[in-house]
Amino acid sequence: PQTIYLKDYTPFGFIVDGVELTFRLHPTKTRVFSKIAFRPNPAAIDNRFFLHGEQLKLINAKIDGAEITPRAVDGGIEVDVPDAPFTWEAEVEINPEANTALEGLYMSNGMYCTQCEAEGFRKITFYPDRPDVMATFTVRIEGNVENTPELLSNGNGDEYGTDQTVTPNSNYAVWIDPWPKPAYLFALVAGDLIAHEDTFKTMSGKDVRLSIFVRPGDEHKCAFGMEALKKSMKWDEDVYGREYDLDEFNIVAVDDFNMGAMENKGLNIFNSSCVLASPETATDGNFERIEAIIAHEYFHNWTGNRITCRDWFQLCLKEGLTVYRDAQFTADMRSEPVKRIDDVLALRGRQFPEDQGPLSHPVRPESFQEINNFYTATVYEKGAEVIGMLKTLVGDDAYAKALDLYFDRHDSQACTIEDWIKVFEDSTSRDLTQFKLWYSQSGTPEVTVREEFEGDIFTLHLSQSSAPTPGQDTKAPQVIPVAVGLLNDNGDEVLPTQVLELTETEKSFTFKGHATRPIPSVLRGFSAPVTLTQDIDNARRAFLLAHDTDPFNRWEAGRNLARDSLIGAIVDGTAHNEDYLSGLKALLRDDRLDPAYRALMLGQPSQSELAGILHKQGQIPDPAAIHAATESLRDAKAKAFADLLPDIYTANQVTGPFSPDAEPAGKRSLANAALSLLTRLDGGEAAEKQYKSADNMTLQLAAFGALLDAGKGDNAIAAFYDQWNDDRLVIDKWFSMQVMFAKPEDLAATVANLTQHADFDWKNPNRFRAVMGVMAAHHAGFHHTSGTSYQVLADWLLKLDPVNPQTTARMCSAFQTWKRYDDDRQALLKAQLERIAGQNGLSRDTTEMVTRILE
Ligand code: DPP
Ligand code: ZN
Repeated sequence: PQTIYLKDYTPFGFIVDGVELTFRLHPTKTRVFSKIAFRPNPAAIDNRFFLHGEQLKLINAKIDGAEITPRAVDGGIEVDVPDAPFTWEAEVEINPEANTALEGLYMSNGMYCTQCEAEGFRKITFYPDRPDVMATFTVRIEGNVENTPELLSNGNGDEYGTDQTVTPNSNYAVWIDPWPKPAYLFALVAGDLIAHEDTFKTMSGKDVRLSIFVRPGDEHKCAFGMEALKKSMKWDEDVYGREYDLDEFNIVAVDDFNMGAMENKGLNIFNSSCVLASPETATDGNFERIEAIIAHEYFHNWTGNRITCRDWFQLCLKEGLTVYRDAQFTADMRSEPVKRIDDVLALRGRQFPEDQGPLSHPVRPESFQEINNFYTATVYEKGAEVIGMLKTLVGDDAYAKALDLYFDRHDSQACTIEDWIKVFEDSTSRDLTQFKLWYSQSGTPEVTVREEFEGDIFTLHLSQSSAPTPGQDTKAPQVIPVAVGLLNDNGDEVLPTQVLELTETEKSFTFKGHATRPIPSVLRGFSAPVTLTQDIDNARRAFLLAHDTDPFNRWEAGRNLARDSLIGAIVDGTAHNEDYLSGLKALLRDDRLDPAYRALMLGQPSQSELAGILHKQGQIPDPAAIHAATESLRDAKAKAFADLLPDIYTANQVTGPFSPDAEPAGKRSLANAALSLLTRLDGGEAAEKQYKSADNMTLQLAAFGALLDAGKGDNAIAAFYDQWNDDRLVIDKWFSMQVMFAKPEDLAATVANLTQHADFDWKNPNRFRAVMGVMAAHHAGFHHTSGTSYQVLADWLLKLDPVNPQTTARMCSAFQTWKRYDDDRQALLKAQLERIAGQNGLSRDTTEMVTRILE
C-alpha cells in the first residue's frame, strides 16, 4: 500500500462551483447522476483533472455536454479538460446491498444510509474526494414510496412529491444545502422511518425544525436524545456564541454503523446505540454517553463543518476541539470533577497504551496508508487535552477571544493546525512555537517532581523526559502546564492553584514565606497528559486523600494508593495497604461528597493499566498475578467496609420516576458499586433481589453483573435473554456481560460458544464488538497462557476483514501491547499477528495496522 505524507500536500487544480446529484435508488442497482461545475484553481500547482472513484460502474461521462471516455487510473479517473470553466456530468451505478464495508451508500435493515468520512464519497460517484474541496450541493432522491417514504439529505428540504410518470409508486425529494461543504459531510438516508419532532428557537429568533428519525418500534427511545440536542444548541449559543444555520436539523438512528455517529451537515447519522435510550433499556452510562455524542456531533456544525480540515492530517483540528467542547458541555450539565476523572480514566485506558506502544503517533500524524486507522484516542482524546492545556496557558478570556477570531477569520475555509495556532498567537501575542510540539511529538512525557525546603523557601524541582516512539528517537522539551496548590499540615490550602510552566528539561519553582514545610498537590485537575513521578510515601498520599482541596487530585491520591497496593501484591505478595482502606472508608462515609464521586473513589486501576505500569517499571507483567491481586483488593474492600456497605446501599436507593440526571444517576452508581462488593459477602442475595425488582436497565444490568461475577448468573442469563430478545441494543449487553464476567480460563470457550448463538450477527459492528471487543479487553482471559483467546480473535478478524475492513482494523489494536509480555505469550501473539498479516487479499486497513504493530 501507498504511504501518504503531510509534506506532499498540494491544492486541487480546480474549484467546484456547485454540485447537483440525482439518486435513483435501487437496492442493487442505484443510479447516481452528477453534474458539477468546475473552474481552474488559480492557486493550483498541478492542473491534472483527477477524480476519485472506487467500486463505481461508469455508465457515461460528459464534459460540457459532449460524451468522453475517462482514463482509468489508480483510485479513480483522469480526463483532459479545457483551461476554462466547464461542466462535468457522469452517470454511475452502485450496489448498496453488496456494500458490507459500511462506507459510501449501503443498506441497513432495508434502509439506505451513507457514511462518507473519511473517504466514502468516492464510492458514490466520481469526485475530488478531499476535504479542501468545498461546494454547495443540491440533491434529488428518487425512491419507492412504500419502501422509502422518507428521503433525506443535507441542508433544507426543498421539495417532496410523488411523480407517478416516472415509475408507479415512486416518490422524490429535493434538498438544498446552501453551505459549501466537503464531500465527506454528504449524507443520504432513505427508508421507512418515523420522526420524533420538536423545534428550537435560536438566539436570533429563528425557528429550527428538529427531527430524530428511527425505525418503527423505536419511537419511545427518542425523547432523551431530543432534549440533549436542544441543550446542546442552547449551550453552543451561550458559551461559544454559535447559532445554528439551517431551517432544519435531522438525526437518523441506524443499526449498522462503524463509528458512534457522524456530523453530516444538517443530517447527523447515529449508530442507534449512541442515540436511542429508554430507562428500561439504557443505563445511566448510556444516557450520559448519548448526551455527549449528540452534543459532539452538533458542535461539529461549527468546529468541523463551517470550518473544516484542509487535509486528513489535520483531523485533530476538528476532533480534538470538538471533544474538548463536548467535555466542557458535559462538565456544565453534570459534575465537573466526575467528568474530569472519567476523561482521565479513558485517556489512561486507551490513549496511554497507544502512545506507549508501536501505534504511537503525533496528535497530527505526518503519514498514513489508511486514514480510517487514525480516528484514534491520540487524535481525539489527546487532541482535546492539548486544547485544554492551551486554554490553561492563555486563560479563559484569551481563549474566548481566540475562538471568536477563529470563527471570524476562517468561516467556510478548510484549515490547518498552523491556522489554529496563529489565531491564538495573534489574539494573545504569545509565541506558541514550542507549544506546537504537542501536535508533532508523539509519546507521553514523564514529569518528575522533587521537593526541597530550606529556611522559609519551598522549592519544586520539575523535570521532563519522553521515551522514544516510532520514528522519533529524541524529543525536545515541551511546554507542560503543571497546576500546583500547597496545603499545610491541617489540610488547609495555603496557596491556591497556580499554573507552573515547565518549558525546559529541568526547571525549579520557589515558594517563599512558609514557616512550616507545605505539602504540594501537583498536576491538579490533570493539567497535562503526562505521567507523574513523585517520590512520596503512603502517609503523604493518605493525607492528600483525606485533605486535598482539588477533587481530581484527591481522587488521584486514592488511585495511587490503590495502584501501589496492587503492585506490591503482584510483585511481592504484600498485604493490601491499610491506610488506603481506612482512608477510603472515611471518604465513603462522608455524605457531603457527591455519590458519583464516591463511586469513582471505590474504583481501582484496571488490569491492563497495571500491566502497563509494570512494563514501564521494567518488569514483565503476569496477567494471572495481576488478576489475583485485583480480586484480592476487592475482597479486602468488601471485608473492610462490611459494616458500611449495607448502609451505603440503602441510603442511595432512588425512589420515584426514573430520571437519568446526574444526581440520581450518581446515587445509583454508588449503590451499584456497594452492591458489587456486598455480593462478595452475601453470596448474591442482595443482587438477586435487585435483579428481580429492577425497573430500569442501570439496576438490572448491575445486578446481572454482580450475579455473573459471583458465578450465580445462570438463571439471569436465561431470564435476561427471554425478556430482551427483541431489542438489539439490549442483546448486545447480554453478549458483552457474559464475556466480561467469564472466568479467565473460560473466556475463549465462552466466546466460542456465544459466536454459535443464532443472534451472533457478526456483520453488525455493534454485535461484533460486544463479543470480540469485550474479549480483547478481558485482560486475564485474553492473555491466558493457553493462547486460545488470541487465536479466537485472529480467526474472527480474518473472517470480518473482507466484509468490513474498518471495524477489523480498529480491533487489531487489541494486539498492540504484545511486547509487554513474557517470551511465550509474545511468541503466541506474534504468531497470530503474522497469520493475519500473511492472509491473501488482506485489506489495506488491516495490513497497515498489523504491520505497524509487528514492527
Ligand atoms: N463521526 C466521527 C466523530 O464525530 C467522525 N467525524 O468524531
Ligand atoms: Zn467528531
